[in-house]
Amino acid sequence: QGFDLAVVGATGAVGQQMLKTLADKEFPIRSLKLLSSSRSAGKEIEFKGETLTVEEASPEQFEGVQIALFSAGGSISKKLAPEAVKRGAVVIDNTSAYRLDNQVPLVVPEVNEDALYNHQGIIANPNCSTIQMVVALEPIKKAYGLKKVIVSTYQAVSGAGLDAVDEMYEQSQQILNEEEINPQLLPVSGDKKHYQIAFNAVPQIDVFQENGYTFEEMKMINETKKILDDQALQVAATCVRLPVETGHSESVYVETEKGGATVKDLQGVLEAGAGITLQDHPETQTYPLATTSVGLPDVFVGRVRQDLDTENGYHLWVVSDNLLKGAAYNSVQIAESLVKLGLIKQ
Ligand code: 11C
Repeated sequence: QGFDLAVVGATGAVGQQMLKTLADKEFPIRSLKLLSSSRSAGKEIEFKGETLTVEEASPEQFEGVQIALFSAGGSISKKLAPEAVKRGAVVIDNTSAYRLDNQVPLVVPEVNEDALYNHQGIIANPNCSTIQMVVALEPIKKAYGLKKVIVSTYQAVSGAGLDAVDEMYEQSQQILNEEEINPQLLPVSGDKKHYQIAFNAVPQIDVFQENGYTFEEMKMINETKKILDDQALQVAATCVRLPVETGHSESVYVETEKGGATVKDLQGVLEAGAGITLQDHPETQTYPLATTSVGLPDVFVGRVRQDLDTENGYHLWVVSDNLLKGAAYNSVQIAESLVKLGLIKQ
């Protein structure tokens, strides 16, 4: 009974949350392979009381696998996702390798589950900061239409991986001890310069593109248009890293097609939206916080305000656990949707 699964990148920040989500949701599993790059092969991981050994991912490892969850970086996905598909697996890929490929659905189940019907073996899981924003935008789009979105993010360090989290803690301790710091990784491992993340705000997530936007900003722009199936939607993004361990926060400005919605109307639409928990009571200082989003699958929305100059303009504060709804939870939800829609059979 159940499915034959592989998790590629099982030892990473997202991979670990994938395993936890599979266990928490009691996803039906007949067999489970934990795969990784050669660097992490041999490590042992507990899953539902069993100790599993992580093996090096190779094309042959995907023989007999029905669902492969990939989160081991774009180059591994590029190399091995087609090999997994060739051997009959459906791949749910949490990297940016295939997200903008026309043949590949880019799916947030609350928003565009139907796009799964067109899959050809690979399904892409969007970027974390995109996922939480589109979950909040979808009910507004349905009720009032969307014209323009301007987002500024306040992103957590775990989005850059476990080594980045270690760097943040170590640096914080060094600064508190009045020791010298030596940034090695953030904002982007492999880029020319590295900056202090502790007690700082760094306006660079991922590498710069020719147009002056970072890759993270372009992901938010391009992926949002694809998921909402609206290439005419105006989207702009500024992505900033903060010394927060987990939980991305976003200030989102939205202009709707139809005017006339009050803040109450918008709150009602958001409250009824799939995957959203509204936390919006300024009178009791109730609003979403990164710290209270951790470990929960919801997208939290609050601080809903009407723009003071533009009649159909609104401001929102959107927070979610970037490793859960932003990554692992959404990937497992995609697997559940595939099963529910009859697109994968036991
Ligand atoms: C971050 N959003 O917070 C990135 C991490 O394309 O799946 C997710 C990278 C991706 O650094």
